Amino acid sequence: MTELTASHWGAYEWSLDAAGAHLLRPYGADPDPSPIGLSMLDAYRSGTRVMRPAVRRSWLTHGPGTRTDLRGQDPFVEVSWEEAHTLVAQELQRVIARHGNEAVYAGSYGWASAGRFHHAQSQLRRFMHAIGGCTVHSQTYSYAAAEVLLPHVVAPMTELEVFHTSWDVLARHTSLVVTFGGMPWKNAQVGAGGAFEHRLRSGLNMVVEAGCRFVNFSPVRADLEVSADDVLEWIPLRPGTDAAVMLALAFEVIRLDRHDRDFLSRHCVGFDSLHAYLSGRTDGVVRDADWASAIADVPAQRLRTLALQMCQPADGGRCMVNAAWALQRAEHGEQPYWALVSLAAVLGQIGLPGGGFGVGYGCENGPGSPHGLLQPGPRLPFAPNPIASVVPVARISDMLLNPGGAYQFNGLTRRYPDIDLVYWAGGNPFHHHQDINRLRHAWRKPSTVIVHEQVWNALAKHADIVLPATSTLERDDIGFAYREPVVIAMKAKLPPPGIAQDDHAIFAGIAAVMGFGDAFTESRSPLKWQEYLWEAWRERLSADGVAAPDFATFRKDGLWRIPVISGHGAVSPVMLSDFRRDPEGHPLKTPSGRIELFSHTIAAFAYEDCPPHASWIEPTEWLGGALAQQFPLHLISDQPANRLHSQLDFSAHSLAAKVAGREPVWVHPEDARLRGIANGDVVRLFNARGACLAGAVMTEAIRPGVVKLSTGAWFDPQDDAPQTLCKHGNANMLTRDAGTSRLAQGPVAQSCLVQMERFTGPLPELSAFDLPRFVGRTDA
Ligand SMILES: Nc1nc2c(c(=O)[nH]1)N[C@H]1C(S)=C(S)[C@@H](COP(=O)(O)OP(=O)(O)OC[C@H]3O[C@@H](n4cnc5c(=O)[nH]c(N)nc54)[C@H](O)[C@@H]3O)O[C@H]1N2
Ligand SMILES: Nc1nc2c(c(=O)[nH]1)N[C@H]1C(S)=C(S)[C@@H](COP(=O)(O)OP(=O)(O)OC[C@H]3O[C@@H](n4cnc5c(=O)[nH]c(N)nc54)[C@H](O)[C@@H]3O)O[C@H]1N2
Ligand SMILES: [Mo]
Repeated sequence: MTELTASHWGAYEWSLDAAGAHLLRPYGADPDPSPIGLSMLDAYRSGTRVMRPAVRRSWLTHGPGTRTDLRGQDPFVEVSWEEAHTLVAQELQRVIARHGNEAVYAGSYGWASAGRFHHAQSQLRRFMHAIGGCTVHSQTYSYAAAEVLLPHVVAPMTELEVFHTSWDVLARHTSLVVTFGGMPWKNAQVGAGGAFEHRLRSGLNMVVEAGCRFVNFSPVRADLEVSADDVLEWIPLRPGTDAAVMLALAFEVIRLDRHDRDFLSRHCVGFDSLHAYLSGRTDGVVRDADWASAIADVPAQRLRTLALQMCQPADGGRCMVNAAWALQRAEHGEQPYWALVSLAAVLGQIGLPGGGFGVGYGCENGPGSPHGLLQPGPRLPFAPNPIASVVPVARISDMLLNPGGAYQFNGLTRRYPDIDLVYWAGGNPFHHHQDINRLRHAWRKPSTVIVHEQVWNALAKHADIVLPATSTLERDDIGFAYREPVVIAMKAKLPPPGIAQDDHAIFAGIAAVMGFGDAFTESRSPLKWQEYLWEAWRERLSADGVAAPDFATFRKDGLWRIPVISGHGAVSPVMLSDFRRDPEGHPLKTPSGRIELFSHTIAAFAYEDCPPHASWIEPTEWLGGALAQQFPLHLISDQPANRLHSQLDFSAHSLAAKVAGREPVWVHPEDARLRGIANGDVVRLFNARGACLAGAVMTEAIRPGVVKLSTGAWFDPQDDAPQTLCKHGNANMLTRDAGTSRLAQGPVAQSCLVQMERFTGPLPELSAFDLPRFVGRTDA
């Protein structure tokens, strides 16, 4: 019997080495396993783990709100679980009694670990909703702009993903793939909940072997790698200019008189308004290939020939246009996604096999999967949030800095709540949020910050109460992810480090002090809970005609291979095919029931920064703007190849890629030469917001004028200065903290200009992975 564990980057088999020590091997049925997980066993047993509950000294000695400016510097005092549970319970009661539940921010965004029961955010919600509720977040850092925009235009992101057209359909029907931001293998290593059978490489191979050609608009060549070079063309555009290129391609198709009039009139509304904008009827600016060429710095002639190829692929097959999520993580990030749908609508192949648009092939393992499962997986039940206090996820610093302040969101005027307590379990804002110097300043506002963490990262170091959480290797669970063919019976093989506990047990302990311990646990052990969740899911599956084994059999077998279900969209789906076939019988949920190339709803919001049709709007920070004189390099802070965000940055696999111990930054040889930088040099990246060190990696595979520093290097501030330097290379020292627009208020990490210089001072020692200072109670 195979015994497995599961992570967001794959499933792994437990085995033993010759000396009887535990080993992890890739799950045998995974055709292209990710190396990320192979070093997780050593990493999770390393000294970076949080072993015991710990309280920041000033908070413990003088109470909530004391010297919040010392968060990140104060030493910690380790305490017992009993004391920790009581401190947390009393503090929650104090804050709720004095300021109301709204004052508790438990938005707690983050990926945490795989496993449906030990899902930190679900456990947190179950707990918080039982004590009267809390302020929560809406949207994701992944695709906030698309999430808010696309329901106005076509359909929610989640629905498009569930029916995302699969690789095998592309192989049969697609002759040309035009992708913006590639389909990077590095990102498809991962899937939320687990990427159990990695299929980007095999998917692409299938499509290449069927004779398809690829055009990749991206500042980075490695964003698309296929098995045969001669079928791939790389067009390195300026970052942030994709909407202009897409709109110009749409206009050139119309100019060729090859736009699909039938599709545009039967399935879409608003083509005339879009056309008026493209043709210059509204403002005299013609959005043609020459116009886009000047903005994106790509050859105009190539855009014209491409437009023709897109409406007439060589062998009569279809054209798929795709965009990475990164494009919309930018100022006016709504626009490239609206432009993508508009371009696909003009081509008229939406809903046909192999044509239309993709919302993120390669962003994770899921898009392109032939497997469908229309049921959500096993889920921890929790009551709805009793209070309606919601803040867009990336507005956290704004929220903390402007209590009561008004802001616009998707047609609404809202006010930020006044937060006094922040509770985080399973995410790392000191990794994920933009402009960390600003976050650090905002972070001083609440009286109390409570964190469940596995490791002593910057979030834990900036907390008042740190509660040690287990990792997946130390707990049993059910490993489930959308559109994966298997469900994994995750097996614990290691004891928790120190006295760490599962998030569930931590909340159960606090609930017991608050008098609702039994209501929280329902007197079930974790394994009994898993059985309960499994059996409830099994019943829902059975109603859909799918027979799953009982829990004991599932545990014994070690996994369950989901049977192939035929019927509605369940195998090899084609996105929007029902709507295509019968737009009246299967209308979209947009106001018109059709694709909205012009939205009256958005027009009524009257947002200058989000016009009612796809547009190109000049961002504040881009290589064509005035600020580029001072900061002439565009920083791309992409997803890291060797870890998941900040998770496992301390693993051997992630550390091996560092340069002089710093996060590698990709730089074109010409940009390096201009600055006297050699391969392997430590460099300083900076702008008006902050600075960080990084290790230079010279490569021609990046557009000159662009540098790439992946996210997730643990924040390692040199000192407490307001604009301190990160010694390690956290890209969010440099990124801008602003909303995509008043529509979505999403993060704009990719719109970021910087300067770079060779670092000549004495190299500061890294402290990112050091433990904080601990002091005894008497020293407190
Ligand atoms: N500049 C820039 N910034 C970005 C992005 C970008 O492209 N550029 N991308 C953004 C995107 S798309 C995302 S999704 C975010 C990701 O941001 P996050 O999801 O916040 O990042 P992670 O590093 O995965 O954080 C997970 C944290 O949870 C902890 N953890 C793991 N398992 C458990 C558990 O079981 N219990 C508890 N209590 N803790 C656990 C881990 O130790 C880790 O600290 O980053 C965003 N930030
Ligand atoms: N290994 C690994 N995989 C991951 C993650 C991880 O942390 N590690 N994170 C996962 C998560 S949470 C998410 S949301 C997805 C994110 O998926 P994406 O948002 O698509 O990922 P990124 O790596 O940020 O960007 C993809 C590529 O887009 C390119 N790009 C950046 N800006 C522009 C632009 O303006 N125009 C064009 N044309 N291209 C541009 C970059 O070169 C980059 O390599 O990845 C997931 N996959
Ligand atoms: Mo994400």
